[in-house]
Amino acid sequence: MSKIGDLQEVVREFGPHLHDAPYDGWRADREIERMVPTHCPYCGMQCGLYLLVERGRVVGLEPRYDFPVNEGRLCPKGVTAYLQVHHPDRLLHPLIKRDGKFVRASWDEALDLVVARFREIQAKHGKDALAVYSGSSLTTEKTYLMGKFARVALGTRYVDYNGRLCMVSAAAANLKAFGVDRGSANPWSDIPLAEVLLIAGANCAETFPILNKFLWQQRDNGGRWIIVDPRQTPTARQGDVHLQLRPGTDVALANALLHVIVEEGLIDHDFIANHTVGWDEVRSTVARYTPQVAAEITGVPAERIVAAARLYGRARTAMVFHARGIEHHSHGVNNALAYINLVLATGKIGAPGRGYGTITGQGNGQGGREHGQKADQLPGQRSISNPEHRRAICAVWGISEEELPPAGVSVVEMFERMRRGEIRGLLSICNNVMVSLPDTNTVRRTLEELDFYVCIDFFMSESARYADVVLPGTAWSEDEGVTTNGEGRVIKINRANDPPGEARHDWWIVCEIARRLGRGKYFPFQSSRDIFEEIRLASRGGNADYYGMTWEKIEQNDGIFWPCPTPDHPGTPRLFEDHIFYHPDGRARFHAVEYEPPAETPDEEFPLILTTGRVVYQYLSGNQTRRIKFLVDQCPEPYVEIHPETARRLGIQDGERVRVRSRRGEGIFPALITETIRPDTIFIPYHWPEPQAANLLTNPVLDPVSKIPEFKACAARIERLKGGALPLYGARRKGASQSEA
Ligand SMILES: Nc1nc2c(c(=O)[nH]1)N[C@H]1C(S)=C(S)[C@@H](COP(=O)(O)OP(=O)(O)OC[C@H]3O[C@@H](n4cnc5c(=O)[nH]c(N)nc54)[C@H](O)[C@@H]3O)O[C@H]1N2
Ligand SMILES: Nc1nc2c(c(=O)[nH]1)N[C@H]1C(S)=C(S)[C@@H](COP(=O)(O)OP(=O)(O)OC[C@H]3O[C@@H](n4cnc5c(=O)[nH]c(N)nc54)[C@H](O)[C@@H]3O)O[C@H]1N2
Ligand code: SF4
Ligand SMILES: [Mo]
Repeated sequence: MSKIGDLQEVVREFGPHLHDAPYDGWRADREIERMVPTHCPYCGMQCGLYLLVERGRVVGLEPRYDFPVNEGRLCPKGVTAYLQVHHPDRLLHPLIKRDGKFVRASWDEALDLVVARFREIQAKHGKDALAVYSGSSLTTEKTYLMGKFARVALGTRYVDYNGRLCMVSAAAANLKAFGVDRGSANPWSDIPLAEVLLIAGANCAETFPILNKFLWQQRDNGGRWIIVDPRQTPTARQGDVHLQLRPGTDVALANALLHVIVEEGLIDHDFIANHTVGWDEVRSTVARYTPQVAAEITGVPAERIVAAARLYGRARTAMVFHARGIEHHSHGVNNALAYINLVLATGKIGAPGRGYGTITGQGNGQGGREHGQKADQLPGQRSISNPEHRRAICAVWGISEEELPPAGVSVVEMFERMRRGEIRGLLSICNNVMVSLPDTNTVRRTLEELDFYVCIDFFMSESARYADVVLPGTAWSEDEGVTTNGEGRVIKINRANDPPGEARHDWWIVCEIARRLGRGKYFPFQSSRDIFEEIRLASRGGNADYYGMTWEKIEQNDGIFWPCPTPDHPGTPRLFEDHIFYHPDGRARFHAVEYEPPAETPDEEFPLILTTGRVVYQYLSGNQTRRIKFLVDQCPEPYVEIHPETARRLGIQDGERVRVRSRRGEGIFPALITETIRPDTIFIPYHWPEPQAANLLTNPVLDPVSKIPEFKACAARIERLKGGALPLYGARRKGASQSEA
């Protein structure tokens, strides 16, 4: 029997089932006993909200008008987020797989089994035969714990986290250019101060809906937008200049923008001379990227490139933002560096309205990449390969330096090592690899072959179905802790309700495994706050310095921007306001980058470029949002966006189901015929599992520096189904309804 057992049985028991808010309008007899201030569990905006608690249960929410990021606004995911809390699919007790079936187990039974199997694997194959894979929807306390747990409790070098699939290309570029990785150099409240915004590869209206508040304020002030995206996203539609480039060609485009800026004498010589290193090489590189050369590569008309360059170059204030559209590439780091060159050459960084940032995706995507759950990182954004950094953290942890393992490898490389049998066991928390890793067919085989796989989640995920043990953790409303939003603002998550059934706090589960492994003295934490106190010490003196923060100070100030090195320090909303960067000489670095095509480009067999991404109504692997009826009604299944010209050529009707195939797999999707996409490109949102997982098709090739997979460009083809498929309007994006799962 395959390791997953009877899939239908798992679905019957654990869903996804649809859950809806029983609509009762306004109930006079409602007794809201508490309104708990906290934040949305989803994206990196981390909008403020109150959870409404009635008789110990979370029965609704209200947006917080007093939180400066959202000021009373929430998007469709945010307003329905509370429906996760008492969802009928919540995991209520530990599960152990016996003969392909999950059976209920006690905590003692489950944890003892985990510890016995971990010990057995390490005794036979060495410490590094176990891996930990974590995530950034966790509070910072938990992300810190996962890095420490891997190194100190298991003694393995193999730990990584799902930000590896997200913004690590930007993180690597930030480190190279600025010597520090804070997604946004400026607070978002600077956006309305910018005359021009250049937004590349970010579908803000759908993926950071509340950011629109700032975008429209900027617009009301007379601001202009330049949008770089192969699709006419809702934001592109509202913009002033849309550079609708071929996926994977951002380096050519950004180099050409800088080319024009140089030609027109719009660079900032003083800034370059006083605050940067490496301009000459960049100048001679971009000299070759004329608008005509770039037009050829990108498919964007040369005049538009010139117009955009003038708009950005002539503006007194301007900000550049990007997201996964430029980062999910085998040249993702170079893409980000090319935009950073533009920012540095014009000196548009640091001051109010002169800024730069990647828009971090996950709720705690920023905090999750600061305190050591990354393969090569120690707390405070220190490097595990730096002897001084190792010494500092070993002193806090009370271990000897020889005990601290060396750097590990990225998650995709960990999976390769699992496939080769070098890694035999996996503990995963807060991720769903069967939906989110590239090349699902290979991921599935890898999970099936693992000797031992433990998952901690609060819903049964498509990946957890392959686990030997599933441990029920708690949802975000059930624990306290901090997250750091996309601006670098550390905020406080509060507890509204008790965990359901026998579910336990993630940190308790992890500490308990450590204790049973005989490493309890390194994990004496009785609460999330105890962990936060250790983070203060461990981050002290690092780039991401939290030492001067307390939970109370964070709440009193609507969050605190790091670094905050001392108790009387107010935090640092503008990271580079004084134009001092984090390299030893205080200067930022230019990097000359050349255009290289994506690893896979269209050919006769696979003539289209497939790019993947998101829709407003679903979140990441969908394990949380595919259970909420309102969201599923709005967007029940994935689809493939096809330009009318391409559809005509292939004889495809709107809504018809078609097969999309790549070198790695295939899936059947309804066609959404739309003029908003380039004729050479197709788009599939990725929030669903097999058989409609976009990642059945994607290319697992990695950026050589950041090790991010190329989710945004692979070669694909579309085939009509034999016998002609009927249009299925139920699958359309909006206004559709579907029967219960
Ligand atoms: N509703 C919703 N919101 C979310 C999430 C979610 O799942 N759902 N996830 C959160 C997370 S973790 C993240 S990382 C963010 C992601 O936020 P975004 O990065 O905005 O989302 P994506 O849809 O992945 O990609 C953005 C855009 O990149 C474009 N693109 C594709 N290829 C290229 C290219 O080569 N160059 C350029 N310039 N653009 C390209 C796509 O057309 C798409 O419009 O969203 C966060 N917010
Ligand atoms: N093709 C394609 N693939 C992509 C992308 C793309 O654009 N295209 N985007 C990539 C990006 S940017 C990202 S960020 C990844 C995300 O990929 P994943 O991280 O794998 O997806 P999530 O849905 O966030 O998985 C989180 C899981 O943890 C659970 N969870 C949430 N909060 C908690 C918690 O506090 N504790 C515990 N124990 N569990 C929790 C949820 O129920 C869910 O099962 O996907 C990547 N994959
Ligand atoms: S914008 Fe992001 S944080 Fe705000 S409500 Fe929507 S999903 Fe939640
Ligand atoms: Mo992400």
